[in-house]
Amino acid sequence: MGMHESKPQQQAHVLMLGLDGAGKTTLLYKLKYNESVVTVPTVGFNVETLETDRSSPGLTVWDVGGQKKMRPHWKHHYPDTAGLVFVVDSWDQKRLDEARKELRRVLRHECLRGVPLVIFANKQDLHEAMSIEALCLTLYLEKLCEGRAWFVQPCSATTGMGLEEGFRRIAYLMKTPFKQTQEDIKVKMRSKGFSITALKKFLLCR
Ligand SMILES: Nc1nc2c(ncn2[C@@H]2O[C@H](COP(=O)(O)OP(=O)(O)O)[C@@H](O)[C@H]2O)c(=O)[nH]1
Ligand SMILES: [Mg+2]
Repeated sequence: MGMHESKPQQQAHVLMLGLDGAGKTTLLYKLKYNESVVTVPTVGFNVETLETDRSSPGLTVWDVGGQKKMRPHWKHHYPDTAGLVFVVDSWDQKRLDEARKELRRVLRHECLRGVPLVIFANKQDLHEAMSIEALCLTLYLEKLCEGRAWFVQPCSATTGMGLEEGFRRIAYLMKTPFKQTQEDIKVKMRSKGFSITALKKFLLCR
């Protein structure tokens, strides 16, 4: 995935959002060219095509600027969106509440109802990055994402860890009926022993 020219006949739009500085542009270019680019704040958008497996359409990924003044423009991209990616800086705990509010606003939009979502918990290479479990709780993801297929992918846009997996996941969620994805995720959580109740107890007891 990511290294080839896309199949021209079939493309699905994936919209990549998140606060400024979350790592969207770094992530896109690492995935597409395996290059670590020096980024400047994105004004407007970057767009790249990625190839997935043969049974899925190629992905056209829109990386839209995340600065406050750019966020009102996000909605212009919603009508074409088949899959949503939201990138979070897992290290910058001070901005998590801002990220949660923006994600909530995005997910409430009528045009994005039921659109599958992958949250990239980025910057996991940093020592003090928040764990996936803590992020799920802090962002109230279970509640925010009710009614759609969703997944949290730990990643690092600088090392490349987790990027392909995350885009494979969005491609999978886009082509799989919602009910089936719920079952798959439940099975996966059970096999990993992941329990939100146990996790809450653990965090509350600290
Ligand atoms: N340590 C670390 N830094 C990252 C990572 N991803 C992005 N960055 C840095 O975070 C800053 C913002 O990245 P950028 O891609 O411009 O964010 P964007 O505003 O969401 O497009 C840059 O200095 C990147 O080098 C990551 O996974 N780990
Ligand atoms: Mg950018």
